[in-house]
Amino acid sequence: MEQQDLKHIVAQFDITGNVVEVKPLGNGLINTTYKVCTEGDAPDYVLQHINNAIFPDVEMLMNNIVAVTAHIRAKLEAAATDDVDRKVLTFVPAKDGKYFYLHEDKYWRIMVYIPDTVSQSGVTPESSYIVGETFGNFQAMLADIPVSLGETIKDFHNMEFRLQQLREAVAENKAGRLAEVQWLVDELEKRADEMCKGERLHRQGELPKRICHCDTKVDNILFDQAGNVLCVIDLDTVMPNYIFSDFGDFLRSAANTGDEDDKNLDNVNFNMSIFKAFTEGYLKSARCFLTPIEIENLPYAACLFPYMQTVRFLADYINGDTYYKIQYPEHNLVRSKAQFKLLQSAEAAMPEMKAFIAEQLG
Ligand code: GN1
Ligand code: MG
Repeated sequence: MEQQDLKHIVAQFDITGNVVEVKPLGNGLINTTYKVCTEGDAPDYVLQHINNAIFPDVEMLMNNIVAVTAHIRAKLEAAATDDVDRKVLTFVPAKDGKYFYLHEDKYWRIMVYIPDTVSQSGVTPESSYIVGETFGNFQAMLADIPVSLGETIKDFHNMEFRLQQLREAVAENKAGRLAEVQWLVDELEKRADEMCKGERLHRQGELPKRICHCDTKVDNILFDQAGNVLCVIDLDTVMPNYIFSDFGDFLRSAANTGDEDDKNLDNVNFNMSIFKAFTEGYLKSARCFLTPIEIENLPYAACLFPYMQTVRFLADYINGDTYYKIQYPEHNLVRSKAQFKLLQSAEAAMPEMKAFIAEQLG
């Protein structure tokens, strides 16, 4: 997009400072993000084009985000936390008071850029412990939010729904890619029943939904130079869900010894020392509100997310790449295989995960 257009959009928001430049930022698979650089001491900003095809109700989405950030801010302030502006995102309204601006069919929003942060693509056991504790706190802080949040993507982490999407993709075979991936479809189908356990427990009234982040991959966390978590970003998917979402999705990225889209499957393994450190931190802050069923199923959650992501990437590959941004034609297949390898490695680690949790509960 042209500088002039980007600057025109930025000018619709209630920001301070003179804009010098608007340049691409980050590597999200869904939204498109820019950094807005301003002159002198004024804060810089982050401008985002919200992917409206994926998030159909932008008004609901921004209501969720504004409610969540205001609630977290109030909690941090009440606890006299220092540097609150670095620990929660600050969105800036447009001149009409709305937290988004519609420009030629596209939805835009702006938040304050938090300087001097590090985003770690890999984490250490030490930082994972802190992240675990932070997510436990994140869920605890949002437990008493006074408004009910909408589901910004319906059935986002509903495993039955994701399998149904895969089955539809398989039935239609739109891109003619099925034959090549049939083996992987079969592997996923073998595990389908077991992986839908969360939905069954919920229907039986045994598994609650709580406010979760629902995209807790390491890329979505800002750290300070010392490895402390500052805040969680990418709040589009904050919604009611099983706590498995945040627990399992973090491990999916952090406990992967390789990349999400690693071409060399030998690089991809489930890292138990990250699992242990993260789980210890998470249990420390979340144990007070978790039910025995939630705790018992944490190892299931560690498998569920590589499984779900394999299902999602593979369905997108079979459909001809209509959802995730890709860098090359086989990208979604490479991603699917890497996530499946991670799943296999996590499955092998299940007994060790269970033993570790039992030990923690002592
Ligand atoms: C997407 O936008 P990004 O890259 O943070 C996706 C997540 C996936 C993730 C896989 C709305 O997140 O669910 O786990 O890619 N977000 C949406 O990397 O589908
Ligand atoms: Mg992201």
